[in-house]
Amino acid sequence: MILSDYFRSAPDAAWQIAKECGVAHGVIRLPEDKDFDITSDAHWDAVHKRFVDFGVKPVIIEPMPNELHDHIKAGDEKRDACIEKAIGMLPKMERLGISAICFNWMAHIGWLRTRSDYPERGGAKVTAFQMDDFTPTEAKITHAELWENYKYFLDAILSHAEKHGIQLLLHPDDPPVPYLGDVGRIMINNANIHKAIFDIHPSDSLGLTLCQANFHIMGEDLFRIAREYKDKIGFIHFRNTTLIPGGFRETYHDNGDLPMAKLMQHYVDLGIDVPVRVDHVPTMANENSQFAGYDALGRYFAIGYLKGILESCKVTAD
Ligand SMILES: [Mn+2]
Repeated sequence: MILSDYFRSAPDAAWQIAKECGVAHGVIRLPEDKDFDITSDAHWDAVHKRFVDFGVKPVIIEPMPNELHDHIKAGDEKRDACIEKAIGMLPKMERLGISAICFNWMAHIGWLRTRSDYPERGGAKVTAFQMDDFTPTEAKITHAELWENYKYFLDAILSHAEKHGIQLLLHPDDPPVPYLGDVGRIMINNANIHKAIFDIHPSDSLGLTLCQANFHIMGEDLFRIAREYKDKIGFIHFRNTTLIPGGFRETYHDNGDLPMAKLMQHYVDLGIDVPVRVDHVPTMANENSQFAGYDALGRYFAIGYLKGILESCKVTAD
């Protein structure tokens, strides 16, 4: 396994924390300001150099930049121009040795929680989702439109991804619910995700981001899921959760429903050897939350916990 962490585009405390914890591989978010031109080799080089100079090698882009991806998923009039730009990312990634993009198929509403102060162990706070607390928006998209837009995107990009040796790694919907108001969601159960990865447009460049907790929330058995997707898993979100009435909440990595050490051993036994990063941590004592789910102290704990498990699996956490 390749120990990695999530890095926002500009240096911040999380960069330093990851480095202090011994993380040398980066899952990086591209800049989203007007100064960054995604079509410019020089701009990509500058982003890459900033990480390399810091001591982190970028290995995965996460997420697909929303300014492109939102139009692609919604299938609106800007879609084709955005797909062109997404295809243009691939040779740049190849040149810099960044071999995968983690993308999702949540249109209009992305990662969503209904509160960020749910009590966790010892008074820590975590994010939670409960459908009863969700307030619908005006946005609208059907399941049929989502499937159609998904196929359109894969048909356009995958031959290019194959040519450049880049993996597109699908992340399940979070929360995995069929509707948020009138916004449909499709990557919400194993049948749909299987179809999305194996059937719509089969390709060696299409794989899965195994965000463990989403499969747990769907009611799936992670041990079975890992076997089913063993050759498709290109990235692991090491995440725990627990179910609550009408939804779920995040937990400390050692305090949710999933047997984290056993799962990691299972992946290693299956020969899965990919970047892994921790996901969604609690906000801890005296912490002024900057970005619920991604605060600093919980991250120290989670990365340390993951490193211990990797060591116990006798795999290299480098
Ligand atoms: Mn995830």
